[in-house]
Amino acid sequence: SLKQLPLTLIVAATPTNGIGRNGGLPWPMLKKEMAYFARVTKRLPTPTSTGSTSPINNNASRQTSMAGARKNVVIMGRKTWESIPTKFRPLKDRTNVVLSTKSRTELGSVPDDVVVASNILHGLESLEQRVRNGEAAPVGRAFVIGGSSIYQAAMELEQTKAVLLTRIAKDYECDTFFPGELGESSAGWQRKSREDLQAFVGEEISEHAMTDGSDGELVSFEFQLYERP
Ligand code: FOL
Repeated sequence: SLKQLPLTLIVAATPTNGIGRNGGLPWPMLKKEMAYFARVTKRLPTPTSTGSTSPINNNASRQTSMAGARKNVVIMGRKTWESIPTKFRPLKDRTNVVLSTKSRTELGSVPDDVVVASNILHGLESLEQRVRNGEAAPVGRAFVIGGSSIYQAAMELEQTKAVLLTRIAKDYECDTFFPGELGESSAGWQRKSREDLQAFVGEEISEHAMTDGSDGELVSFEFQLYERP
């Protein structure tokens, strides 16, 4: 059920764990990094990848038009929702869950297929109900995509088992930070090998740092995976 649905955090952060500035990302558009985010959050789990199959979907009782066509879930806070360019939101091919204490009406234009809830567990519960009613696609993986308070809440849930971190090599000015301690040595979180990362995301990851950027400004970054038991 809900309590066993593994959650994966996906985040990009500077060397000082900076993740945001002035309601957006601290760095200029990193096309390859953003493309990685989109691919990984869209890609459905393979039968062999762990931490991926949702028990939310164990419903033998009713067949619906959506049954069988799975989608991953992206869970985000209201400010992160508002930070996504309107032409890219809701994030396509994924079920979007937006967390807010405000109601759907107060939030303004949020499409009906977006789940609005007050916290992560209520969001998953609401989604589970929609799946049961054939109003949402069965769930593949669930990703928490920020921001800081939502990452913090997710880290406090036992079902959060993995963090997909993109470590940006440059120290951009930031006003929002990733709340977790992800060191080789911290709080049960362990960095996994490149092979483990490749198996988790279902694609090849270069052994070299990536470079990306605009305005002739080259930025270096590295894809990482952390897990806890
Ligand atoms: N994790 C990582 N690794 N990188 C990020 O940039 C990132 N960003 C967020 C959360 N986790 C992340 C939150 N911010 C879009 C914009 C901002 C955003 C998340 C997503 C967005 O527009 N995504 C589109 C791709 C747009 C494009 O191709 O330019 C999508 O379809 O995912």
